[in-house]
Amino acid sequence: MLPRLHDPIVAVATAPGRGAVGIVRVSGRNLDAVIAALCGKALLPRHATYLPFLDAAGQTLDQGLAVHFPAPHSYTGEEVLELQAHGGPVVLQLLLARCLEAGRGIGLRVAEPGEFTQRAFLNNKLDLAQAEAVSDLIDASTEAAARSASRSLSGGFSAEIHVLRDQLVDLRMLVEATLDFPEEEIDFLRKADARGQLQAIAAQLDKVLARARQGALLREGIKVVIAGQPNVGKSSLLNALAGAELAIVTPIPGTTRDKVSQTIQIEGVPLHVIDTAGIRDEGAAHDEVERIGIARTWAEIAGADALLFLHDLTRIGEPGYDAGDAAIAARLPATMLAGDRLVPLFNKADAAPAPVQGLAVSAKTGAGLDALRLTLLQLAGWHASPEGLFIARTRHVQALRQTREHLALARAQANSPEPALDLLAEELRLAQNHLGEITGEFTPDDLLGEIFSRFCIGK
Ligand SMILES: Nc1nc2c(ncn2[C@@H]2O[C@H](COP(=O)(O)OP(=O)(O)OP(=O)(O)O)[C@@H](O)[C@H]2O)c(=O)[nH]1
Ligand SMILES: [Mg+2]
Repeated sequence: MLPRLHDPIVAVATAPGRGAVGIVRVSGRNLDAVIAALCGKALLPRHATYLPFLDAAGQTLDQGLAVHFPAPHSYTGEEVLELQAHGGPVVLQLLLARCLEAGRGIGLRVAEPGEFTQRAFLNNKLDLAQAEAVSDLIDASTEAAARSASRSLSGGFSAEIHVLRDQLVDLRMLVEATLDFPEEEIDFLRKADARGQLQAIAAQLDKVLARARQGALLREGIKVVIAGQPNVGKSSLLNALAGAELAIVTPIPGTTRDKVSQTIQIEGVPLHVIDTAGIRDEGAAHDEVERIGIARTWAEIAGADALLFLHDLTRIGEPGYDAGDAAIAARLPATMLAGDRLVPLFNKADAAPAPVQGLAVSAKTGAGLDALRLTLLQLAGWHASPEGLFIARTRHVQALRQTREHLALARAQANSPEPALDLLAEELRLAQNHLGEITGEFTPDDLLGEIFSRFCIGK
């Protein structure tokens, strides 16, 4: 995508399909010919003009609003033309084709996904975290995610990163200036309170990191797998959590073969819940289909952020049943057991006494589901209220963690009996670079391409 940064580009900016209004957007330089061809005249900057859009023969293709944004006051920072037409796929394709034809002289081509926003980034209209927030806002699956994305888009997240960066830069300048006067090294650390400054930056970073983790959770959610023996009520539980009859429920063990997944939201956090085929040993499985289903269950468990290991209260104590649970427990991945990602859950509490320990629910009556939802939120690490949150990505969280590592090394250096200022300076530089990855100051080109290519076309 990067080599063709200066071509003028055009795309349909609205979603495919039929709608009341559809928008074709052109961005580039020297758009006069395109404007004249489509609109028949020059346009007053940033004014909506109602006019017929013309084809090559001067016939009306459609009528609508045209807006011309001369550079640099536009979304992309380039000259932009927006045609707001009727939102039919054929009309919009005709307008798009006409723009391409009229723009042949200036090399106009169809935009790639995210290319408009990429230009806004390259023209300093947005930093990278804000550009990503544009995409996250469009993709937001919950209100909380949308509000947080909007906050990131207006620069809430970037502002916090800039504060940290400025503090780091100040400290770096001090350290690097002192490098030239080695005899004053030790004195400098004391006078400038470098240790105190470092500690303050690290404390601030921890706060930002905690909020970014919450933001990433809002965007990405967690994957929750429901597993257990056949007939314990896994599909019933998925349906109860989703509030819809998604998976087939019958008294016949081995009903579910393929996984069934649904994203539900709890306090705005998306949880991707997956119902799986009941696990029993190979010999007991009815047929090849069920055996494949069970293999898939194990694959899902391996990739789960949280596992709901479901038990049937009406059958606990039956030797065959208990052996079945023990066999599953023995095969669970060690990582699942070590972390607190495993939730033992006891179903059918309406039909049998609840256990002394552990969470009891009834998929049938809904009893205990609120407690389960709370447990899942806790397990996801959710504790902030969505107010004041900004959206973030795993990429941001990783960059912040790397920043923290280098800060820790810098602090170790500063606290050692004979601090090496050159090493300290180097750690501060690395910490700053990792911060810069978030806003796009230090982001490799291939990563940029990767980020923007995941946008939708026309954005
Ligand atoms: N009394 C009672 N019955 C339940 C409850 N949950 C599920 N059942 C019944 O248990 C049986 C099995 O339910 P499913 O949800 O199909 O169980 P499953 O674990 O998905 O079963 P497989 O797909 O075969 O592995 C059905 O007859 C349900 O009506 C519950 O909370 N209470
Ligand atoms: Mg089932």
